[in-house]
Amino acid sequence: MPRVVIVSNRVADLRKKSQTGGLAVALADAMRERGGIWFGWSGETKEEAAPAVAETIGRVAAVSLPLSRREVEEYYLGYANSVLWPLFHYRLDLVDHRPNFLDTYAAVNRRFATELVPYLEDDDLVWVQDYHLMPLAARLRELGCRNRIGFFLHIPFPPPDMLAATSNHREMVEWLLEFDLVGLQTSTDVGNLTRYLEEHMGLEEIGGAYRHGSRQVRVERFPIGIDPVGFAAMAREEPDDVAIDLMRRKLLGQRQIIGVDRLDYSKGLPERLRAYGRLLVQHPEYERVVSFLQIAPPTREDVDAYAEIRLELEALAGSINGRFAEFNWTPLRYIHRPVSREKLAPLLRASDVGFVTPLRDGMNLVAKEYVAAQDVEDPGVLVLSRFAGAAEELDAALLVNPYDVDEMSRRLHQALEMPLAERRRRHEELLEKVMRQNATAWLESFLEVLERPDGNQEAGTGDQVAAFRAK
Ligand code: ADQ
Repeated sequence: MPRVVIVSNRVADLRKKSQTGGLAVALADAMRERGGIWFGWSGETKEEAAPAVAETIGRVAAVSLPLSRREVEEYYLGYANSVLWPLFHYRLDLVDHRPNFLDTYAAVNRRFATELVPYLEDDDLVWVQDYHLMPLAARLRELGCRNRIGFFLHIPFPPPDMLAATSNHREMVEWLLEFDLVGLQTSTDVGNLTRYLEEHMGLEEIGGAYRHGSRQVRVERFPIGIDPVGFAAMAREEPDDVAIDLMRRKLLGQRQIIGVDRLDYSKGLPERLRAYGRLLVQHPEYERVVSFLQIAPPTREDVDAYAEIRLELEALAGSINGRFAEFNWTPLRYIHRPVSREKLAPLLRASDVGFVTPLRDGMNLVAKEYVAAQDVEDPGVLVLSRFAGAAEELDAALLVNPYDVDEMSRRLHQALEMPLAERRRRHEELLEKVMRQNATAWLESFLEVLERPDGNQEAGTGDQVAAFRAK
């Protein structure tokens, strides 16, 4: 079995069992099992750029490098999170078109390629993760790398017309054509990219791949999953404070709706809070009975759009509680701090409704975690945005338009009133999908296609890398 070299913006701390962020959670366990190299940013910011250092942890070598202050500002916060993130989440209004962002993004990718090449062996499968590193295969190929290189995009891929709102859209897609395999979360994403290839570049699919110059690239859907068995076990281990809270609510006949997200404008949080406020207006019988727990820890706070959404949410949370709270009932508990996964899992299990309503999301692992955490005898109900990648598989959830506050409020009501038989039927269907398309299945299916021989192998092996190393 060839070694796997994972390249991602950040190298996850493999010693830590508990991780925030979908990418780290999905990959850490699998890498611990299979071994290989994990390459990326160490998370440190230095005044000047510095070279990569390797550290072996179990069967995985973590090779990481610090970034300079300027690189963090212009590559990470700049191009990755102020251009690509909003653009790929269909938020053209939030794209920050500063030209130096792209220059530094290109430079960091070039530096990643140069630092990575000395660690590569001829048969390694290189697997690049996410939007931070789209030019990496092109830069590695320039350095003579002939390895199989795959790319997985964790976020949505936008429709061609939306992509065309950036000046370098063709270059962006050309970066992707240097990979052997491009994996996307949903068939909508696959359709968007292949439409660009066909309509804007005149490429044609032959035998499951698109040929471009001397190379060919496969574009396929690999919906990411979780470790449902491990998560369910964690959900059953209630820490005392969660158990006591649940007992108190049972005693008082109280119900709980839960939302868990990074505080990001793509997650539809203001609309979600408004829908809950609408529910309380339309159903006064829920006063003192239903409460909403929204956990939303901060991320990327140095980007303006994130500071703005934080202020908006704080104002909304204040106005809902100001309007409805009683001395012995807080309708909305909004937690703007990270919560450990050991606590999160039982909290999801102890909630009657999982309220997951991103405006746009690559997949959304919280939706899958909510399903995995439930008691199969008495499961809660998932209310899920139809614009989360997860909706493609989890169509037995109550699907909602996350922009439509009225519809969301009606679905919350339906969820809270749903009879046990229907809850079980829907949950069984959801759980079957979450179990089947789990993190391991995702990882193995991607690597299986990446390893599959195609015309690109004829280009030879890593002779040129050897030549590069010898220099
Ligand atoms: P994210 O945007 O980070 O991931 P998501 O898929 O929901 O979104 O993953 C978040 C992970 O972090 C989940 O495992 C969740 O439990 C955890 N998490 C979130 N909030 C937390 C909190 N308050 N405390 C502790 N843990 C928390 C990106 C894409 C997604 C895609 C994933 C994986 O945006 O669409 O599903 O990558 O590909």
